[in-house]
Amino acid sequence: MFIESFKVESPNVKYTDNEIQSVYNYETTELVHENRNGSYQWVVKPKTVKYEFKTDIHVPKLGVMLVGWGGNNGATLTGGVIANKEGISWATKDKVQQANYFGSLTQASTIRVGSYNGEEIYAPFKSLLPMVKPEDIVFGGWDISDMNLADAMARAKVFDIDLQKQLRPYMESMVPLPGIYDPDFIAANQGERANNVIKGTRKEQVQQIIKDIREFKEKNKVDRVVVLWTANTERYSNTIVGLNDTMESLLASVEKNESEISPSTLYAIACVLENVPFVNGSPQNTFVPGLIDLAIQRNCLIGGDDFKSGQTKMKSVLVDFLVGAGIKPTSIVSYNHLGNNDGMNLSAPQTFRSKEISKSNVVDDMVSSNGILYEPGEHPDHVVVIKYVPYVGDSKRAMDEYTSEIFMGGKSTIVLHNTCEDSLLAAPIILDLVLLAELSTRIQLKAEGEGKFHSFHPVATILSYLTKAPLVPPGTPVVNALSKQRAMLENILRACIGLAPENNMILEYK
Ligand code: NAI
Ligand code: DG6
Repeated sequence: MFIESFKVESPNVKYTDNEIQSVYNYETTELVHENRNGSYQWVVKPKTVKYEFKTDIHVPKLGVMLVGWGGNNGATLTGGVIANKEGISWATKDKVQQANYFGSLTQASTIRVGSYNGEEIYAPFKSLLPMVKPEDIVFGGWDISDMNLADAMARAKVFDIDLQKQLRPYMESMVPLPGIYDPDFIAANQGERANNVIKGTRKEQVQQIIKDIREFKEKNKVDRVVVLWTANTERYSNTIVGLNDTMESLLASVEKNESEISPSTLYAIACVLENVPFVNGSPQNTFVPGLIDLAIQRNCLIGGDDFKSGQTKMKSVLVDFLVGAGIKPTSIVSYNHLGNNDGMNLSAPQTFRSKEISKSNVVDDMVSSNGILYEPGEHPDHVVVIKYVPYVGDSKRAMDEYTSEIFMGGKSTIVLHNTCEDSLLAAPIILDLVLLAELSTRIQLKAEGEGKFHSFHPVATILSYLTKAPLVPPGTPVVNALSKQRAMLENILRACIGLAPENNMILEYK
């Protein structure tokens, strides 16, 4: 059964005019490796840590500035939100289609809140805590191409034509701000597009981005801004001691106009200096150590990397299932071909390499979780191929072959073939990223013994469900398994309203 909303009544939860306060017992374990009677033993000690959470319930008027606004993802997200806001429907060859948010965790998924008369009761994910409504977001951003969003939507060839016609009047006047362009970081084939660029040194470019954010805030009267990179995949930048390894070296390198500081890092620096959350939806190493250092020093949210939209999402479900079932994946081969501008940019070896790295490391945690199947350091063969095939446009083909060893030396091969518009997968993920990034800045917590409330660590692991290569603070485990990522996010939000983690035990019926 589905309910629209609910309220928690508990001695551990208090709703005030400004915030939701909760007290939460975090059940965890402490591990020790001790010498007992002459031999080392692992000892697991269950422990409970009392946490307090408080969530500001004032939902701000949110501005979202996309870097790469005029790209396929940017135009698809903007048009999709307008279509929802305006209640647009359009004729397809099958039916009259209504706008929706399918594919968005926050807008189209549910959480279990309990059972009632023998039935499981579900409520919208977004009913957990007060969140910004997508229709209230003001969109803006930058692009190195000056094409307005209506033409960009037509160039993307993602939406049905009847929908495009209805959206055009809303999008024609939306024109991206000039962007920071450095041809050294993206494929040479993007040069033709770059007719809308910020001139000047790197320092001047950072200053311009800061000015743009301030003007956007002022003009649109928004309380908060989140910036998200959905621009072209860049090549990796070299991380070099003295250049970008610390906050000081990075800022000094901007002053010196060092060429190895990438455009994406420059946008991110501007955002962190302005205390504006910055999320990276592409695979490159925007977050060089100096930038992570800067974000930590300034306590400004950063999150990434690389939207986890299709093939990798399947991978982080399937390999988790296989390894969790005691089956040993030994070879994973993933082919993609696509014909959009992203595919064209990725046809250059350096940008492809960024994507290859991001797509290849996504099963590491699952493999290392099972020492019965894998020797230390052993990995399945894992190959990623991406080819540019213009004819298929945004409709990406993803083909995967998983070979595993099963009982008594048997082999099992699973083959998947997915055809899907890439931007229709990415757009709802972008929405979730900005909504959750904003929400997480309104949550404060403290563990028992900690004197003061503090925000989450500025490196936002809470967003990892949505990214292929979750950025984590130094020394923190990376979790790629999709179900664990979702449980982490949902359970943290449940803790904020004093609900226990979803444990699926259903003991009341046992
Ligand atoms: P796109 O190529 O259509 O759009 C990128 C836009 O960024 C273009 O309009 C381009 O002019 C602009 N741009 C390039 N450099 C810029 C800069 N320095 N500043 C401002 N604008 C700049 O690509 P699409 O399909 O929208 O994808 C965007 C990014 O998202 C790509 O890096 C892609 O790899 C990544 N991504 C996409 C996924 C998907 O499912 N669509 C999933 C995972 C990642
Ligand atoms: C080809 O792989 C293009 C890429 O930008 C992907 O579309 C994107 O990284 C999505 O990847 P995945 O593995 O989540 O489907």
